[in-house]
Amino acid sequence: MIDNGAVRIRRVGVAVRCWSLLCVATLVVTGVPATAAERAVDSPRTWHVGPDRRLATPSAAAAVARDGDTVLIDPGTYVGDVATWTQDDLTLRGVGGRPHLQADGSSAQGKAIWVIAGDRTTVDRLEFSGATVPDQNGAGIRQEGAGLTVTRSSFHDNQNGILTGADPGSDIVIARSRFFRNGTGDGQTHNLYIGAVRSLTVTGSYLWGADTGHELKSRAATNTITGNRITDGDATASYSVDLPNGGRSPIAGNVIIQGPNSENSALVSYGAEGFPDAGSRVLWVVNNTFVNRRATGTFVQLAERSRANLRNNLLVGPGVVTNLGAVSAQANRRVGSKGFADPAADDFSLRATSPAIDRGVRVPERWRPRWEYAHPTNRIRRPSVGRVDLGAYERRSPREARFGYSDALARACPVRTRTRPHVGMVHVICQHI
Ligand SMILES: [Ca+2]
Ligand SMILES: [Ca+2]
Repeated sequence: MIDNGAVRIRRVGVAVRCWSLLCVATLVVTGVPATAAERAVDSPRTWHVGPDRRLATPSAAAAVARDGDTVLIDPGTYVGDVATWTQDDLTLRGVGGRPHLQADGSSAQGKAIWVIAGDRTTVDRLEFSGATVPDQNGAGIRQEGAGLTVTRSSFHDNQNGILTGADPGSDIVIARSRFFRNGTGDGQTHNLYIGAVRSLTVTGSYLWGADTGHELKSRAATNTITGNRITDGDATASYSVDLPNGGRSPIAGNVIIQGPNSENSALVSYGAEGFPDAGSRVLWVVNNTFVNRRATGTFVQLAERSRANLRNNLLVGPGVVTNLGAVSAQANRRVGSKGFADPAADDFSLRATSPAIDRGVRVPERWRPRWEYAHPTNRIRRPSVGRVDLGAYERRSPREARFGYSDALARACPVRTRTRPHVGMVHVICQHI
């Protein structure tokens, strides 16, 4: 108690209320700089978790970690180990592989494999499966704090993959992750279910096979969904993307596939439960490749008063583009499957013969897709090759497709740089041309 008070006094460097003579004495002593040992106590620490470590399970680390700490988890399957993380600014990471947290009937607080109550948490390279609880809302992660970043992680066969509460100060970022076979079959549980937070960003991720619920559902005020593959497969999933309260949202550069068994004919649903305010009615659907493998379909289902802008999308299969008449739509084109690299394998990058090449219109920069999805669970920067192509992929020259740089860059590289070592990214690239 006194030590904690002393640390606080030293930090602020001014007199504070003291409770006793002992406290006064401590104040005098702590007027000098902290010792190395004291600083070490305050510094973020790194904890190692693994079957052969002192901390054998993630829940053991949750009991000792403090704000700002990093927890590194060895590969392996952690069966029935669940945890509540209350600390802020944690980094929770799998190292040397992707550790698998398997619920096996257990849950933290009857909610999830991990309940994350702290703010600004990072989760990297972890696998969560099998979360089931009596109220049917069991999640791989139940997010209750403000701010969560999830990368390179996998959520499958849970009642919900990730489930978050409502928090207007919370930003949720999901990158390079996969969600599949989540949902209980009741339509109320989903691969990914984000509550009314400030923002959701999903990129470079693969979402598929939700059981009756939605592949992605979000009530965020802003939803940036770009460079993902979202597909029902053979599952009964309802919506591919469900934004029931709208939200200022770019949906850009995604491959979105409705399967033959989808229970609902819409792929994107926007504003179905009403808009909280005027700013939440703005939707841009740009450079997506939509595929409908169901007998009927509505590619973008819009609530009345939506301010929707549809640009440069490719539409494959039967169905109507949208249910609303008053929509700003340009350069959305219906095509067959011949112009794509391997539609049967869900690869909708463009062949040289595609009618989508260089047929797009300009879109304000803030709504353009910055990323293309790269299977599995990765993303690459969408290049600029002539006029913009339609759909989720920009056609590259054979050189770009093979080596990842453009003909224009090859021409720009002086011959001498190709054989001489140089420092700098352009020269490094030029050496390999
Ligand atoms: Ca559907
Ligand atoms: Ca082009």
